[in-house]
Amino acid sequence: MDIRLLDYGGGNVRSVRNAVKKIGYDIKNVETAEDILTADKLIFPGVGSFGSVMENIHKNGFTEALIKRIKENKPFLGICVALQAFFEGSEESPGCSGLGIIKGQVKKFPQANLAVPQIGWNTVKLQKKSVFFNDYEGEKLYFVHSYHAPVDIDEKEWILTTTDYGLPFISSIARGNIIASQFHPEKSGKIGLKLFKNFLSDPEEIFISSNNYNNLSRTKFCKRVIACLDVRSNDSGDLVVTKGDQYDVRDKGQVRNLGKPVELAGRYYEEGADEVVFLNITGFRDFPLKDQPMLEVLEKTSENVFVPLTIGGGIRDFTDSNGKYSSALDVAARYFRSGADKISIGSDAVAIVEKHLESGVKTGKTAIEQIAKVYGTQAVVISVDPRRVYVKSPKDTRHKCIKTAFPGLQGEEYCWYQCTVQGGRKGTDIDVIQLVTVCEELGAGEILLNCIDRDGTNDGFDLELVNLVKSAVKIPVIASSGAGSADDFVTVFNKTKADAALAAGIFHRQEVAISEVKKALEQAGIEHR
Ligand code: 1PR
Repeated sequence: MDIRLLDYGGGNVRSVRNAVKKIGYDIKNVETAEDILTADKLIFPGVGSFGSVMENIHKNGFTEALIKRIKENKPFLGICVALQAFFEGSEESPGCSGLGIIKGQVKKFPQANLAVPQIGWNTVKLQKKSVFFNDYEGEKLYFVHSYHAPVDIDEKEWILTTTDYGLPFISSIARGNIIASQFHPEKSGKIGLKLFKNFLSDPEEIFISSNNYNNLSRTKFCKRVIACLDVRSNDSGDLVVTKGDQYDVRDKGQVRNLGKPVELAGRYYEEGADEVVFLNITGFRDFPLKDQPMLEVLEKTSENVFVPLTIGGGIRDFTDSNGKYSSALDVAARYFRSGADKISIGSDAVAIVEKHLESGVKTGKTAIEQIAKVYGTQAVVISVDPRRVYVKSPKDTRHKCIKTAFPGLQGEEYCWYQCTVQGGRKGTDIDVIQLVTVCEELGAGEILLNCIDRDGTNDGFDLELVNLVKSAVKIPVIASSGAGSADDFVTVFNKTKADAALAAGIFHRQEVAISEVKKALEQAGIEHR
């Protein structure tokens, strides 16, 4: 069977390839428009912004062939933006035409009381019967998007499933052998692999029954539990997973060694982690792609880990000692091609915000803007490394203060959160509110909110910090630093609006298993995967 992958040079299609291989099939790339017409099965992962996907399709001369294949009802599976491409256009890229198979426009999620983009796990409601969803029993599927296909289209026979995120939207479409999903099967763990298997198995037709269900129950969006691996070389040059205690990763002079990145990531996936984050914590020192350790970690991890992978550390413009220039976009592109779904920018985000606050001008040239433009807002995470600065009174600083329940050493009842760079080594005059609001304005899609004071302490998350940041932005916020027990996850989700919570030390030291965290969320009635 000739299975082809339409890889137009966009984001992370490696995971689609790995998922197909994992279930025992070979897959080849589309080389020419002819391959689009002749393949037995075609998979089209649409990663990136609507405009960049359509521009690539048009530029490669694939548009007509795609429309022809769909009209001829040849087996086709579209993913994420590839579903949106069926429409005439999208609010994400005004003036850019889609394939126009379905009348109407793709719309941005309203900035209501939910974080946008939707990043995380949700269920789907079957509106028709389909082989694609054979044996689907309400498992959670992974979504990562700011735009949605509205349910009020004229051609309702296209709607296969709907999902609720502030409003109902089309989460998959189907007609005959044509299927497309807004969610990412290649990032949806074991149920995702099952959906691929259903598509690639060989029924004459991906049978769609005509009966429409009026399934009015609401779907369930989950809180995410994320495992984080701080990675660096130890003193003998081996790449290890380490862990700071308030960012100090050395114990009796040695870099803590808590395991191998690929092995630990695989273990966390099997234990039920909803996402895995790799942070190259010495990336600020030299060019992150020098001898490329992290690229290999991503390539190997994405062969067996089918949940979203984020990579951070050293993502910025860089000129090496020979004068060779690589932009942050170049670095990010290499990471995406190696299997990352999101990149995380730390120190460079602070530098970007410092310059922005000085000039007040959006240049369009920052790493945040450049990467979000090509790969979509949802692919850009800002990693924040803040520390508390205590003051006796808010009048003592121009920064946004909070009255804290945890006074300073001299009994100070107020504090602000200072952003640091280079892994906490250098303080700046930027506070977390300035950082997260400007980064959101520039197009960042998510905040990874660390906390130096809590890092590695097992004292629980800094709830005051999480609430402060969640009140300032509409994009998702991941609470990070300080988790000491499964209950700390229940507390952060009950006491703040955090969209996800991350831990490192308790997982690496096997003090708490991810399954225990999930069980605690279950008992607390908190929606989870
Ligand atoms: O600044 O773009 O090169 O990115 C560097 C990245 O590396 C940033 O994301 C920064 O947070 C991270 N980083 C740099 N130095 C350290 C360090 O520890 N010395 N790690 C470091 C920060 C934060 C989390 C940590 C949580 C949970 N670690 O990764 O795992 O705090 O820990 P816990 O559950 O054990 O409390 P750039």
